[in-house]
Amino acid sequence: METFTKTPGWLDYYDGPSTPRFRVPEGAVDAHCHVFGPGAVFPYAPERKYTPCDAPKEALFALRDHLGFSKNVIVQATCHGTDNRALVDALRASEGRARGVATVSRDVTDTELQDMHEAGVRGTRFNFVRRLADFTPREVLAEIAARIAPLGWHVVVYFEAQDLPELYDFFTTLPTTVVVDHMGRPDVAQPVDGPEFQRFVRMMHDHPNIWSKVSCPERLSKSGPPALDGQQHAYLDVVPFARRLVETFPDRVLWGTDWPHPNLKNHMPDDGLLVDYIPQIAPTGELQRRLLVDNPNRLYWR
Ligand code: 0GY
Repeated sequence: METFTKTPGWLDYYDGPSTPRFRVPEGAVDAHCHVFGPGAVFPYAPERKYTPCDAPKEALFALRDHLGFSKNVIVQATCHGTDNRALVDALRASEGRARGVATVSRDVTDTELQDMHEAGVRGTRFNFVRRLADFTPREVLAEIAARIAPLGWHVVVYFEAQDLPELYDFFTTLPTTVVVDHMGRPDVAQPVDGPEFQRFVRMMHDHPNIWSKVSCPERLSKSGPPALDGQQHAYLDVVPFARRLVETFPDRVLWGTDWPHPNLKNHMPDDGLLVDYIPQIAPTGELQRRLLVDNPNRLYWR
């Protein structure tokens, strides 16, 4: 049995999250979260850039119930590479209450794709964040996108805002729905109406197949305050960015906890308080219902 040592400085997920004050609507989906291992059962990939704490499906499902969500969308994390066994195991154990986004290589077989589909996979993830994933040529990714499109899957992309100009043409010619992780990681020290975020807003405006997760304020915030110690107004510098997307594209936004929050460096949020962040970015019941219930169900459970 292989044993793994966590990356030095690794922050484990928050133990004993608070009960949110904000009650998510009936049928709400946590549309971005991960499972890690456990490494003894589902080993971490040799090519990984970090070694996390174990974060097994049982802990994820307990968090789902504690926070009041009905369902999860589990996204393959880079520490598992293209080995989707931990993801598929969690999907099968969820009894229909989880869907998945896998990472596949060009040599994935049609049978493997079909098996993953039956388990609940509905998308594939392309990661362009250099610290997380090695470069894959665009033509390989385009080939994968063409393979998964007939299954009705979509593509999830993760990148940082400064890389969008170079990636723009690739994203906007993909044949599927494209879901952007964490608003394309804007620099929130820049104005919400500044050129960087406006490029992203324009891309969504011009391409109705592009969606965004308005998740991960804990990753994007520079000034906090963090979702800790009962804070009900966390990550104020990120709020205008997420709120802009929720109000401009109410039918193409998703929200997720990002539990177990890989690679955070300075603090680990209390997931209950992360849920309390939601009304800051989706201030009405109608926007909350679309963000948390209608949109993820339309994309993942149709
Ligand atoms: C996230 C963010 C990160 C990591 C991964 O797959 C991953 O390893 O997504 C990150 O380090 O920014 O969405 O979970």
